Amino acid sequence: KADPSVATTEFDFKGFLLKKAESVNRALDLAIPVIHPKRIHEAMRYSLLAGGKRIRPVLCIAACEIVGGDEAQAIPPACAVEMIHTMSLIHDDLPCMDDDDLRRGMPSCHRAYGESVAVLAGDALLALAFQHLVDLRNYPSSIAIPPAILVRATAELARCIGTEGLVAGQLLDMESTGLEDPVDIDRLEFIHLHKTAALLEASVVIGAVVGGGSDSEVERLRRYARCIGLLFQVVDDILDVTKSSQELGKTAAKDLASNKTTYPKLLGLEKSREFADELLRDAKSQIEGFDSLKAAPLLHLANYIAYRQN
Ligand code: GRG
Repeated sequence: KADPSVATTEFDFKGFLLKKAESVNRALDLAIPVIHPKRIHEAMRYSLLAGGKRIRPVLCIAACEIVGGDEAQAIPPACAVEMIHTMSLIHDDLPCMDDDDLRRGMPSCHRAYGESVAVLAGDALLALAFQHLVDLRNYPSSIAIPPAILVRATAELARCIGTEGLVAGQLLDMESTGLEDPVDIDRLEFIHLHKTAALLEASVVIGAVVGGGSDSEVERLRRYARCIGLLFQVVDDILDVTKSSQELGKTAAKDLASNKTTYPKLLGLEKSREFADELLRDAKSQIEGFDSLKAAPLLHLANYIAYRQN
């Protein structure tokens, strides 16, 4: 369904998204020169620069700006979260995980470069993400982030990747696949909060932390991010049901065939939509106290996640 508030507002969200994604893409391109050993750097670039909506880095920049920081400060952490996201996709596609041949409309990394290079490309992106977050020598000297802030951001990023985040979500998701009975709602929520929401949360929190946000601002933004993280998955599940079977991509078709539990399967379509509306409302309520001009990007990002069609 169309978002009624978007047409009437003056904020040029599409322009904002394009401009921020361009800044991120430029920085990501510079982050990985094709040096020796070339094959690994090529594989890293292949996956990282293959497109993608850049939702996490844009959230990171928007969170930095809402608390009064500027884009330049947020570029290193924005690159870091996109590197983590990309490495998780590379590993997720591997034959031992989801075994997907396609990613972002192209052959997945292991299909293009072989399994061992794909594992290493993921590992190298994970390491490079942390290097980017803390080693600012390749960025303009005007970006000076106090070491204590960098330590806080590093801890936040590390936490969202391991057994309190992506790894836990992935494990439970794998263990839940192919079961005869659907998993219950608590387990489904656990999977999504860890597998998807955790990195969205870290993206927003790290952006706000490097932008100099106060503790209460950071915590409000954390709650905003958790809501849109869960919303992202609820909407994904709804789209799987509402898209015609012709439109269904291979992954979605595979998910349906594999008996994957979704919100519409557990709650029905109507209740799933109500849940999505509730999450969107909750997310927006967290950013109500911020200056409305500065809050526009995060408000529109929440709408974008809620009303997207793919
Ligand atoms: C991070 C050490 C480490 C291990 C990873 C494989 C794994 C453990 C986790 C899987 C995480 C995963 C694949 C989550 C799905 C997240 C998700 C919603 C992906 C789709 O995001 P979009 O739509 O994709 O933003 P684009 O391509 O637009 O960036």
